[in-house]
Amino acid sequence: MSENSTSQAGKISISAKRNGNPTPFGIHGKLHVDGMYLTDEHGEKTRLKGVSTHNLSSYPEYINLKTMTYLADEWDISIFRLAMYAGRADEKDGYADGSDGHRQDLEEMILTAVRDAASLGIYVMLDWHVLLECDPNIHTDAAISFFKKMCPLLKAYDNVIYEICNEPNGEAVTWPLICNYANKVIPVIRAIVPESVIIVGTPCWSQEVDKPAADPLPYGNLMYTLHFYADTHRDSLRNLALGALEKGLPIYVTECGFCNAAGDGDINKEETAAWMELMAKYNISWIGWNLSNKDEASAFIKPDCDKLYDWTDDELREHGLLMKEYLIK
Ligand code: IDC
Repeated sequence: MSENSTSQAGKISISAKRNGNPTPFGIHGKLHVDGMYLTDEHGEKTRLKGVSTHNLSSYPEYINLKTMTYLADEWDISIFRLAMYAGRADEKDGYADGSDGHRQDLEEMILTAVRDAASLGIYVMLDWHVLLECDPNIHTDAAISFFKKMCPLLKAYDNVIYEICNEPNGEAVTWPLICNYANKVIPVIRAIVPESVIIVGTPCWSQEVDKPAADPLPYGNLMYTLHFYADTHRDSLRNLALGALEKGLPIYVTECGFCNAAGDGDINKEETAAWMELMAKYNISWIGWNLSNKDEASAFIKPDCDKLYDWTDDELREHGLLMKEYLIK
């Protein structure tokens, strides 16, 4: 048996060693959730840090093996998040409202990215990116058909984490409504990939982790989403998070930015440092937004730079530079 192969039948081998070093998957293997912690196959608490794509439909050029390899080697990412918008955004159709052809392109992009990640021994987060439509229930049928189609193709890959609703938002979108959606979608995924780690978004753009802390969903291997944008979300959100952590809620920061919540404005180093300290203390995994050269502060790459990898420090925005610094720490 080669060092890369897994012994289980029907599983795709995920690279365990590369360039003579163990890969993130080689170190951690298949993950599960134990109490409040993402936990590896040796029973150790695990932190997966990485980057998120922008909208897959808007910036597909960054979803390729060379970019992922560069980020794994030079930015030390152990997870790559695929942000697939469910509804329309940025003048691009989402998965739910796009044509069949568009859906097929997105599905192929995801499959290729998962294969690439497996060859590098890193993890992938498959993000059903609910945003402008506010309520995940609007696209439940599309989400179910997406997961019914993708899970059979992905179940052989033990490096995939499923995120079922990025950011439910709006006053009307309460925790019980999110549970209503989750109770329909989680069983679909689990029927096909029974041991999958699934992450559930929380109310108010995935900030109100106090809600699932008081009323968790009745499934194992679940984590709940917390998102912060450091210049907007400060002590009060950290205190809310601390309350949920004290109750033992498993939290994954599947998206964060060091600028404001609009993904723009100034980078706030002080507040970012406070978030980093909290996340390190509680062993919280995090993923930075966003891998693009869009003209906005949250993008990692300067707008006049078209390179898809090999960026010099000068070609990165302040956000990209700081992100890289925290990732390789
Ligand atoms: C933003 C993008 C921006 C895009 C907008 C709508 O940075 O270019 O036009 O979405 O598609 C989130 C969301 C994430 C946002 C990001 C910044 O999950 O999709 O991206 N943000 O606003 N939550 C808080 C901030």
